[in-house]
Amino acid sequence: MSKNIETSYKLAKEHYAEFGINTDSAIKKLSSISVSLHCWQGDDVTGFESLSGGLSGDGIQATGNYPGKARTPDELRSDIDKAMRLIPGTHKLNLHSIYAETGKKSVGRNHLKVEHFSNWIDWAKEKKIGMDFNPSYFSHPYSKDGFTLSHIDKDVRKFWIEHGIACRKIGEDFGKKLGRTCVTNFWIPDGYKDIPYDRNTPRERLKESLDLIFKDKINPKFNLDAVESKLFGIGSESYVVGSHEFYMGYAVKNNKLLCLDAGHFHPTEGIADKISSSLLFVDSLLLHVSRPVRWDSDHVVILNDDLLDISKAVARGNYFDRVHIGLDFFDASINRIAAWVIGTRSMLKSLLIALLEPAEHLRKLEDSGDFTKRLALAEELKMLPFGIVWDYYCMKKDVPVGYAWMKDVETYEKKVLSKRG
Ligand code: RNT
Ligand code: ZN
Repeated sequence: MSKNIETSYKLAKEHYAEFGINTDSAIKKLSSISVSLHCWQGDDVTGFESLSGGLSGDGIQATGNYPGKARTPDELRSDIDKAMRLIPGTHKLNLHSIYAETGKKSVGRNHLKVEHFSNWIDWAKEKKIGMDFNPSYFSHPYSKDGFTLSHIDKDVRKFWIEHGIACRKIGEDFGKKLGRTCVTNFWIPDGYKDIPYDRNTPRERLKESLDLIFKDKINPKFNLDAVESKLFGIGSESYVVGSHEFYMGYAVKNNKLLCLDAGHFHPTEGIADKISSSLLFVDSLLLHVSRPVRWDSDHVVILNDDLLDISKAVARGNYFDRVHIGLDFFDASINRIAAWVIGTRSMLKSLLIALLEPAEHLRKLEDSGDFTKRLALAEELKMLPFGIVWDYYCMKKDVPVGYAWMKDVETYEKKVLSKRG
């Protein structure tokens, strides 16, 4: 098998070379890219607050009831481990504050500290990976009525402001302890189901709350703040306080990262073309790569045109230092480890395909106005043997080649997942 792959790769390499593409360089580049794996695919965004007697509310939800979801932090870590061993390259873990481990004691979200994540930090250290972080503005009694940082009640706002401050500090500590910058992303569900009269005051309150959260400067080497907009959600169909314009403006004015979630715009609106525009006005972006199906459904990412367009936008602009790629999907209807593997491998495949473009050639055709050849070449490129380059990359990275990874997941399901109640 490995001999076949070597042989095929040699031929593929020659084939690409005819187009002026160096497959070895593309692989090298791909190997340097870290994708942030979201922990919440492993337990349907449940978190572990209930283990310490904490209360839960709503604001976010996965659909499906595939058996074997992680019930404890150890189970979740073991599942992520499994997934990471089937994904080529070195990646990051993206944690939400509801994944804190506070023992038997319930700790308010506004009092969370880095010590509540020490197991996660040790785990990440052992794996030599970085971590990203998120305050959790959902699944809580104080978010039950759909408002958090823009809540009309000052005390509720105060609680959530304190939560944001606590989380940024935790992000800073992640950065210090792991030696990799942590991106702390703020998403809030605030909005109205039905048409509001007043669309401005909640936004004024949100701005004020964010200003308070971000008041203290944090060294960007350790922590970067990102803000995530949304067009609508379940229960906030008519009005979302943190709209795109709100956060685009906020990020530009306050030097924050803008987070673009692929499912947070109109159903046919992609995020790929927002990348080059927004990067003229913000330093960096965070991507929440997801797959909306008719709405913000958070389906597992697959290798479709939307995904390819995102990767091409990043690769063509050579924005790898300015775009943090995170995943955001939670499908509870299929094996959750397979979901991570499928989504992350698809993300990486799309990046590889984007890195295998004959950049100079395409640019020359375009700049000289030869749109016939531009179109012809673009179509031919779709038939190049990127699958062979991908297989070779997986082999070199010591992860299963092709569909073989599914066997590992099956074994794990039999041995581990099926034993969970
Ligand atoms: C929700 C946002 C948000 C969450 C995660 C869990 O619509 O996309 O990013 O999915 O924070
Ligand atoms: Zn998101």
